[in-house]
Amino acid sequence: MIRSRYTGATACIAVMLFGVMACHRESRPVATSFELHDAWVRSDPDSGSTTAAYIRFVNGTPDTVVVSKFSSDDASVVELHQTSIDANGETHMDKRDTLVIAPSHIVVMQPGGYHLMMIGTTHSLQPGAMVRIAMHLSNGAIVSTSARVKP
Ligand SMILES: [Cu+2]
Repeated sequence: MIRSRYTGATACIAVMLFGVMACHRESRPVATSFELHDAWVRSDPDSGSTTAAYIRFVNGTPDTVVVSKFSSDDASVVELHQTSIDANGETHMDKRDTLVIAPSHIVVMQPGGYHLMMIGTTHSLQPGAMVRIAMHLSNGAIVSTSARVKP
């Protein structure tokens, strides 16, 4: 394992590949694992609609992590999108197949950049509620995080 320069605040990660649920508070000064931080979902009062979710990915491992699929019990489909601005200044939202996080790198999802589209929400998402989002990695592992619903 290499040590990255990144510091972590709070991490809550469940690695289900081994049937283990782990949730811990990050207190180490460096990240040496693949971590998901600060996940949140924009609130949406209407069931069956579409909203956006954001996660910060910290890859403290020496390996590239590839997320090949996203899912949630709270939405029919979860798509990875990237917002970009073209030469004419117009904003585009493009679907991406995979999210690649290089070794010792952080990928921050945020409005205007990478985000998850929660399509077909199964119920109303009120501020303060928690939504579970699963990341299906290319190595077969499934990692999930709890995302807080925010206004
Ligand atoms: Cu989108």
